[in-house]
Amino acid sequence: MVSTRDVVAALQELAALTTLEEESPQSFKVRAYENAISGIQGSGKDVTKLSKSELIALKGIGKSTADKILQFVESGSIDKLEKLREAYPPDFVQLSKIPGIGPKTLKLMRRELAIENLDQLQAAIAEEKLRELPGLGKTSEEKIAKAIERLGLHGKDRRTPISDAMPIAKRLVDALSELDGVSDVAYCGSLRRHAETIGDIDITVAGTLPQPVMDFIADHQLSAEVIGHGETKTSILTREGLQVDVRVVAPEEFGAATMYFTGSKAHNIALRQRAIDRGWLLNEYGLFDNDTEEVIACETEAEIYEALDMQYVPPTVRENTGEIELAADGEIPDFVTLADVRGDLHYHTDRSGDGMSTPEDMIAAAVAFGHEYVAVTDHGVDLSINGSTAEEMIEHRDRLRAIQEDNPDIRILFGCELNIGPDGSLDYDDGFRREFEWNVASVHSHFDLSAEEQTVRLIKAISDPTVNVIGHLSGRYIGRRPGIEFDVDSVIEALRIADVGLEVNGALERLDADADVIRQAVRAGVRLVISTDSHHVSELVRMEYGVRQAQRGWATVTDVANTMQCDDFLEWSRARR
Ligand code: DGT
Ligand code: CA
Ligand code: CA
Ligand code: ZN
Repeated sequence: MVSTRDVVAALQELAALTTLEEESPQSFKVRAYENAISGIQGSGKDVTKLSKSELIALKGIGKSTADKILQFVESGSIDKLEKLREAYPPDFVQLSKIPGIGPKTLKLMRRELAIENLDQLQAAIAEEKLRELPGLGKTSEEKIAKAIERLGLHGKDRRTPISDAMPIAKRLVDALSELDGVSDVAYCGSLRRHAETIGDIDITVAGTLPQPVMDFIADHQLSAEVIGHGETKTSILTREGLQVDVRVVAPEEFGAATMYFTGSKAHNIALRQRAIDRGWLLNEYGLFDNDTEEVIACETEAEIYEALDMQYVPPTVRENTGEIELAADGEIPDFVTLADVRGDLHYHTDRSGDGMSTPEDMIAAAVAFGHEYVAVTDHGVDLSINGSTAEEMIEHRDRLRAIQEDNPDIRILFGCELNIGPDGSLDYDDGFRREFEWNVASVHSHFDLSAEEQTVRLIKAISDPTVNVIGHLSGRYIGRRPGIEFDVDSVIEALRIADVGLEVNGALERLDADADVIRQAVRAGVRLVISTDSHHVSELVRMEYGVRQAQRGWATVTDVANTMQCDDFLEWSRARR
C-alpha cells in the first residue's frame, strides 16, 4: 500500500534519474515529472485514490505520468523507475551531488574512465586523469577535489543532509501511524533535534502489537536491505544507504523512550546524573526509585522533566550547551515557536523565473496559513534568468495591489530579493530600490572569493539603506555546496550597527544562517527574520523548520522581527530609510 508521499518520492527519483539519463534538468521529461510533483503538492489530494481521468485533470499531470502513478499505486513499483535504478545505482548518483559535476560530466567520466563511485573518482583525481577529459582541465579537477574534501563525502561516517532524511522520516511516521495497535509515533535522534546532517533516523512507536510493525518496516518501499529484524527493533537501509532504526515501546513508556532516543547523548548523560543525585535511575523505560523500584515518571517527557525538578526543554536545544542549568533554575528563555510567527518576508511568485505559483495563489496560501503580513520578494534584475526588469516589477506591483484589495485581512508588502554582486553592489539604482517596501539582499554567485573579499562584499550590502535583511547568509546547500567564507564577527557587528535583519532561511537544503552564527547574532542583539523563501504554495510549511533552526540558535520571541504586530513591524522596516 503506497501513500501520496510515496508517489511524490517516486516521481522525484524519476526526475533525478531522468536528469542523468537525458543529461539535462531542462529536458521535457524531467519537466513533466516536476510539473506533476508541483501539481500533486498544490492539490493537497490523496492521489492514490484517483482514477486515470482524475489524475490527468490535476494541474501538471499528463497521460504518461498518470500511467506511471497508477502502476505504482497498483503494484508498488514503476517499470521505468526500476530500469533507471539499474542503470544508475545510488553510489553513482551520489556523485552528481558534487559541485562541478553536472550530468554530462558525470556520464563522460563513466564512459571514458569507468568511474562508478566516489573511490574510483578519487583514484582518477589522484592519477590526474580527470583533467584530460574534454571540457574539464586542471582547474576543474582541483575544484572537484576541493569540493569532495569540504563536503566530507568520503569515509565511513558519511552523514545525510536533513533535507534528504526528513521526507523519509515523515513518510514512515505517517505510514506507521495508520497501523493497528499504534497509538503514537515520533522521529527522534538528531532529526528531532533538527541537526543539519543525520547519521541515522530513529523512530519510536508506541504500540501494543510490535510484530506487525516490525514486518511492515522490513517490507516497506524504502527498505533496500534489512539489517536487523527483532521483536521490538528493526533496522533497514534505504537504497542510498541511510539507516533507519524503528523501535516499538509500550504506550506508557513512550515519553521515556522518545526522551532517551532523542538525546543528545550529552543531554541524556546530564539528565541521568540529575536522577542519580536524587537516588533515582533514568533510562529508556522511565525514571525509577533505586530502592523501591517504583516508577516515578515515564509516560510523557514533560512529566520526567518535572519529576527531575526542571522545566521542559525543547528538543532543538538538547545539546548540553547550557540548557540543563537554565531548566533547573527555571530560566529557560521564551524560545520562539511557530505560533509566534505573524508573517513571511522572503516569498516568491512566478514573477521569478524559478517561482512556480501565481501571486494570487501565493497570497491565498499565506492567508490560509494564518499570516498577518507577507513581503513578496521576487528576484531583482541582476539574477539573469530569474530576475525582473524595473518595468516588469512596476506591473507586478499593480497586480499585487489588486490582490491586496481582494484580501484586506493580510498586509501585502511589495518587496524584492536583491542580488549581492561580487563587490557588494545591488540591483537597479538607489531610487528604484526605494520603490520596494522591503528588500532581502542575498548572495547567489561568486562563492569562491576570499574570506576578506566576501566580508567586504557583505558589509557593503548591509550598509545600503534600502536593505532590510540579508537572505541565506552563507549561500550553502547542506552536503552539496559549502557556504562562502567570511569574518563572522565583523558581519554580525555590521548587522547590529545598521539594524539590518539576519535571515533564518527555513528551506531544509539551506537552514542558513547556521545555528552557531544565529546564536552569536542573538547574543549581539541582531534582529532575526525567519523566512521560507517559498517558490511554491507547498513550501510555506518550511516556516516550522526555520523556527526550529532559530531555536537551535537560542532565539527568543523578541529576537525575531516577524513575531511583531503588523504596525510595529512596519515601523521597524521603515526606520532605516
Ligand atoms: P546521529 O544518528 O549520529 O545523527 O545522532 P543521534 O543523536 O541520532 O545518535 P544515535 O542514533 O546514535 O542515537 C540516538 C539517541 O540515543 C542519542 O541521541 C542518544 C541516545 N543514545 C545513544 N547511545 C547512547 C549512550 O551511549 N548513552 C546515552 N545516554 N544515550 C545514548
Ligand atoms: Ca540517529
Ligand atoms: Ca540510531
Ligand atoms: Zn529567494
